[in-house]
Amino acid sequence: MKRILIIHGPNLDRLGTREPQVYGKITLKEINAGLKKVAAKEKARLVIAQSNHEGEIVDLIGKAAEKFDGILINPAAYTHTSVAIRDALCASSLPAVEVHLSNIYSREEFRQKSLISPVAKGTVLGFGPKSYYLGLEALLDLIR
Ligand code: CA2
Repeated sequence: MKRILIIHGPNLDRLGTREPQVYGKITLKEINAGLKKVAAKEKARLVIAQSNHEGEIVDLIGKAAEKFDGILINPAAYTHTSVAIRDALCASSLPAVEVHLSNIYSREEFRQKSLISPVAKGTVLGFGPKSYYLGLEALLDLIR
């Protein structure tokens, strides 16, 4: 059974409370329930983490190697700023897939650059919660 670490970045715990026009009305709890459904269908085991702290995300990635087979990450705002998270993914032996709810390339200019995409196996974005489900399927396909 493949083991996947899911990492949700800053403020994603507040989904469903604001900006429904951008992110929809879905909550993180509902996204996690959808991810667990995909995992059950694909016979994968998930550990799901959310953090508002860059260093904590770096630590999660750094400690993942022995316990997991892959990482699915929505780095949220750190997508556009974090050399530390990029370096942690780069240093990790695990394949990572980056996901975003929104299409960052159709939004403000400061969101139109991902420091993470070049070190991810692939990126799924713009499909709302489906970005996560497609990203998880793709990651599982990669490591099978
Ligand atoms: O589209 C995505 O998934 C993002 O990673 C979401 C981040 C944003 O900074 C990225 O540019 C794109 C923001 C997640 C926080 O969203 C909130 C939603 C409702 C209330 C508060 C925050």
